[in-house]
Amino acid sequence: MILIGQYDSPFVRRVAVALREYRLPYEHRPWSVWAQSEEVAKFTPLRRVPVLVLDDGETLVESAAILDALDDLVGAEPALLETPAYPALRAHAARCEAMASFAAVVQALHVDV
Ligand SMILES: N[C@@H](CCC(=O)N[C@@H](CS)C(=O)NCC(=O)O)C(=O)O
Repeated sequence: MILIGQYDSPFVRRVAVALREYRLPYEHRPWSVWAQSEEVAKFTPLRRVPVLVLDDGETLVESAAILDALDDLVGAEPALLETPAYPALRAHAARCEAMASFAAVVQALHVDV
């Protein structure tokens, strides 16, 4: 597998953490979406990271979707969220994660909501 994106991105980091937790070997392409935009565009027209290229060449985008795919890949036992046995838990975790990401952005921008 190939993980595209720099570790200064929290979205790239969460995928890297999952790959390491699952002990899935991967190559890292620390491409900037700005400086290496054309390289990134070869894998996703969104020019956004993370991108995970699977061994069969399939290209995954969106960190939550990538984590879902990794959970499916490793199976229920080691999966961070025990899937597919607990779809409700998975949905709850996705909601918490979305709220946490939003809260982090609000905090970073110092705005009141
Ligand atoms: N919802 C996306 C967010 C990814 C994201 O915003 N990545 C940033 C880097 S931290 C990026 O590629 N920004 C460039 C752009 O959106 O044009 C995910 O979870 O993967």
